[in-house]
Amino acid sequence: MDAWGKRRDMVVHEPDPYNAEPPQDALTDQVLTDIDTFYTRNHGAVPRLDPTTWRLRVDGLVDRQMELSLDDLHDRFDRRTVVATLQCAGNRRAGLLAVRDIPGEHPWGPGATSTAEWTGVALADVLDTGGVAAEARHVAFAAPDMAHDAEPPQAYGSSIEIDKAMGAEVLLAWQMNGAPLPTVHGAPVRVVVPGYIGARSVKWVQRVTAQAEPSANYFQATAYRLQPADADPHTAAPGSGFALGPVALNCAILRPDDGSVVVAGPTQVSGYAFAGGGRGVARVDVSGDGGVTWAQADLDEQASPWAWRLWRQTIALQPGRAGIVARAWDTAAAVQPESPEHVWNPKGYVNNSWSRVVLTVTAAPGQQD
Ligand SMILES: Nc1nc2c(c(=O)[nH]1)N[C@H]1C(S)=C(S)[C@@H](COP(=O)(O)O)O[C@H]1N2
Ligand SMILES: [Mo]
Repeated sequence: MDAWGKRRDMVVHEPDPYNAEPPQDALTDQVLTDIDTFYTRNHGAVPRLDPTTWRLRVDGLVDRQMELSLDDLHDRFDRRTVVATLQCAGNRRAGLLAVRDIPGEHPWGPGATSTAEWTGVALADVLDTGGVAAEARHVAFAAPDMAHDAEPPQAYGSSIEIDKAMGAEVLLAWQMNGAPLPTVHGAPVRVVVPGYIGARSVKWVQRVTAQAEPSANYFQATAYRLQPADADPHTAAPGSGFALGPVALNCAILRPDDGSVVVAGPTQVSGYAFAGGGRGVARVDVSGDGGVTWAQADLDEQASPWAWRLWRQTIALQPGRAGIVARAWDTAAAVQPESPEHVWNPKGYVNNSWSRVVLTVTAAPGQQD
């Protein structure tokens, strides 16, 4: 294992700040991602906070400001557990880079997505204890880690709308898969905003503020916003484009790997599909001929409204080149867009185009080519 407790074969996009995704094959077969395999995205150096002196400040448009210790969270509120997938808005950016370069952003594959069982307290219970004023429209989160990729450099923060913040699924969490939250994932306490892009799930959270406006933090006002293809992200004004919140419907083929060589005959294709915002994954189609004909994949159960669904499908492959394609549908009958050209944007967020891999299929032994 490496310094942050991750498996040695992580794909490390940057060592410091540490940004890494698992080899995609490692995400198949189990709903909950092992902690050593779970992707991690950090904009600044990972802080080590002392859990005994850590406090959560609750302030802004509340009747009672509060300062809560870890013991207060443990003792004064009901414990909640939610199975939720985290997906970075940069997940699958590599597919957008193939369309047009996106300087200064990590070329994430489909592994910037992982699922855990999170345990903590409902943010809503804490806010209710503080008494949220009627004028509050957003809840902002602040952390101490300094992000030098922000302009100007600043500590990490974000916000979510008050309606989402009051949802029972949004947690202040100190456990991941039943184990203490690891440092790199936000110890002692992080926010988990199920169904929203990972950027809203603020790690090492120290302050929760009810307010009338969204957070003015760089990562809410300037980054993690969807800009039109012709915008220049370096000159775009804060507040331009729109803030990313609920995760767009997405899927990825995890196995077999793009470019691999397989033997002709039945081949199992497997991957994940994820519909953010609490919508379910209704169907996944898989094609073995580049999208001419489709078969429906077998879907694993939807472990929670906030979790991905794993899927698999066995398709028959003939010798030659095979274009494998997968696309998901959600419970509102939305389907993924066909090509990355349609969704390209200057910061490279939300590549939810059809997942494609190309295989070289060799003749089975004894078979005529
Ligand atoms: N304090 C803080 N919180 C943060 C970040 C960060 O850099 N600092 N990165 C965000 C982003 S962009 C993502 S995708 C998720 C990643 O969470 P993980 O590292 O636990 O996988 O954390 C979010 N919360
Ligand atoms: Mo992210």
